[in-house]
Amino acid sequence: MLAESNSLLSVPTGTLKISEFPHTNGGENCESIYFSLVVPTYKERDNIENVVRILSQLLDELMPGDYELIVVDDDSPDGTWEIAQSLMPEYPQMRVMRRQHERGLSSAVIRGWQAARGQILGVIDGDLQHPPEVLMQLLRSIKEGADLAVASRHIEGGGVSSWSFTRRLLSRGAQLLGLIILPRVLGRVSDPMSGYFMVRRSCIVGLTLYPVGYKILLEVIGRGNVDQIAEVGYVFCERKEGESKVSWKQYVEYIYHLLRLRLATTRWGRFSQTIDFPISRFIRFGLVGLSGVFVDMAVLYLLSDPTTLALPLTRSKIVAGEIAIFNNFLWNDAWTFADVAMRQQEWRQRLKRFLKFNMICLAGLVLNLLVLNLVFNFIIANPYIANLIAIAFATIWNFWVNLKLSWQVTQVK
Ligand SMILES: Nc1nc2c(ncn2[C@@H]2O[C@H](COP(=O)(O)OP(=O)(O)O)[C@@H](O)[C@H]2O)c(=O)[nH]1
Ligand SMILES: [Mg+2]
Repeated sequence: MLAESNSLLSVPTGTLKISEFPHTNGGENCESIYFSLVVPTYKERDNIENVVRILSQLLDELMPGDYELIVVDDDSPDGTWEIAQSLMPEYPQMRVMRRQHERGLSSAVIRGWQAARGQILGVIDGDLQHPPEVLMQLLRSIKEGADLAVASRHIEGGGVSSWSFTRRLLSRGAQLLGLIILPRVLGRVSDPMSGYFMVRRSCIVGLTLYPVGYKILLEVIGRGNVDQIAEVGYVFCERKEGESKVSWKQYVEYIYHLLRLRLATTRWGRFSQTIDFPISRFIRFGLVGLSGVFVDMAVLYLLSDPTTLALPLTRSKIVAGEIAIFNNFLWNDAWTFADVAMRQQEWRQRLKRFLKFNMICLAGLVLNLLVLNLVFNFIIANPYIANLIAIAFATIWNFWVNLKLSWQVTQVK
């Protein structure tokens, strides 16, 4: 028996990294199993019971006791998670996660995988548009050696039941755009937009995924170590209950995702992933720092210039520096570390982050002075070059220590 009570799974926090061992849930049994299938749901109250019943029957026959179904619901206002939870005694292989502080299909899938115990990690929609019986062929492909098995609408046996001309055109247009921006990722499968697939845990273990929107398969192929890919044709059925959550927003997110993956698959991006250094966050932090220089200069001018307030220089500088630090904090909280800040929105938490940021930046200033003196006196006797080196050190210090202390993106139990 996997689930002994009908308690909910705790939601993993921190970065979207798949570890070798799953995120544990208190004292729960954490033994590895063969297959974990995540079912992301949002407002699927009329589908959830059927989905769980059909998938459980099928998997009970294929691999009794060696699988788990993980329903990841984003706190659906129609109470999908509650219905799923009430089904737990009947379906002991099912686990349910209710996410209240995060939203979005792709991150829901990854949070599910983080809690999963399977060697094979899969995903299927919770609205029965993905025919469950295709699971058998997908699993067979994996058994035969594939690293990734994708259910595809664009190979033999595949199709879309009754999509309008416009929807077909949009779907193909999006694929074409993807092929232009990211040929090495989208060119590997006939249906890169598929949300129905399974992958070996070992191919994505240790990697931090950064999905946006709906297209998580792109992320798995783009960042994962996937060698052999198998495809199985399927017909995307019509929805019978509930409605699609796709809107224009997903198209915008898709383009943003393509561009981000494109950057990540450059040599720099791969390097950043290998050393696990968040380069794009660092660039944002640097830009915010630059904005702080302008704020500092402007306030210093306003306070100390003889034509304005003409206050003493040191006092003016202290005020200007503090205002610049406040400026930087606001931008970093709203942009550089927005994902972390979103989960800790209380005023007390914000104030704590601000105080830590302040202290770390002041320590950075001391470091700046120290390095400047060291470099100037012992290495290069040019004050500007020495100052540049000192600024670089202080920036890296500020970034790294704030990353670890102010906006903790590390896994928190
Ligand atoms: N957890 C979670 N599930 C979602 C979200 N958006 C959609 N889903 C689920 O993802 C699956 C596919 O979504 P759907 O709107 O049907 O997309 P479509 O089939 O492409 O029209 C369904 O099971 C949805 O309930 C979300 O933001 N969070
Ligand atoms: Mg659907």
